[in-house]
Amino acid sequence: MSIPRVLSIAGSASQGSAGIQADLKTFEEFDVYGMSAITAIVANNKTTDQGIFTQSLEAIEAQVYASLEHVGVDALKTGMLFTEDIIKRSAELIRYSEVRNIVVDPVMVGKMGSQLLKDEAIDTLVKELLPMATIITPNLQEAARILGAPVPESPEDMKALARDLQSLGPDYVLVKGGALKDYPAVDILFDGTSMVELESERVKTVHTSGAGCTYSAAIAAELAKGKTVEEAVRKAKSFVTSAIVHALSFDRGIGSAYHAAHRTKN
Ligand code: PXL
Repeated sequence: MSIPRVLSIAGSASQGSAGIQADLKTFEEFDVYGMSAITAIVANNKTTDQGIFTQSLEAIEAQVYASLEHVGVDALKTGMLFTEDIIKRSAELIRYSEVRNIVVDPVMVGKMGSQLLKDEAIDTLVKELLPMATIITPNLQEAARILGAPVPESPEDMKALARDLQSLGPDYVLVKGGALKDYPAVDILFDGTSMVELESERVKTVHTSGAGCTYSAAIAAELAKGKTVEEAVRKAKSFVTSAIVHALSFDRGIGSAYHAAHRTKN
């Protein structure tokens, strides 16, 4: 037998909540076959001087070919790509792979403040990767940074940015409003024609590390199963909302989205 296959090209978050770790936990919950190409290791800590270790282009490329050659890929997502060179090489590899379901999560800054994309790499992301995407999933800060626009303060602002982002080439744009003050957790999905507003309750918690990674991984998993983009986003939003409602705290600052919550708590 076989099951749908999903590759994540992203950073490793050693503390387990985000990045590749969040992606693989999510893929497991969706019963898709998860694979990874690690672009950088993020292991910020108080003891060692260095906390971010970029992987070589050769290492990244080898991981992608290993997934393509040994298993095959029905959908892929990109997360932390960090440098211009990694973005360019990832774009080449994705083009070569001929994978049709591509989720680009334009991660820039982690919940704990780690810089996950170099400032000068934003232009490359826009030129090389956004046009290839089936869907991009920026949060409010990322949407604003990509466009050089002010950070949205209302669903109407988010819709305006969704239009501008969609004109950069992705088929769909999902602007995530998790950080929108005074509103429920509203996300805007736009495909160039119809503007869909997805709303869920606002959960009072700081333990949301990995929520963005989890959301985009869940979308990729559903696309691998052949779902439409809107179906995939609705399912993924419900999944990530459970993961936030039942978020994990380890009593050491910002805790983690709980990937198994939809299964163990609902
Ligand atoms: O949540 C964004 C994110 C993505 N990828 C990696 C991370 C983080 C946050 O820390 O470490 C590798």
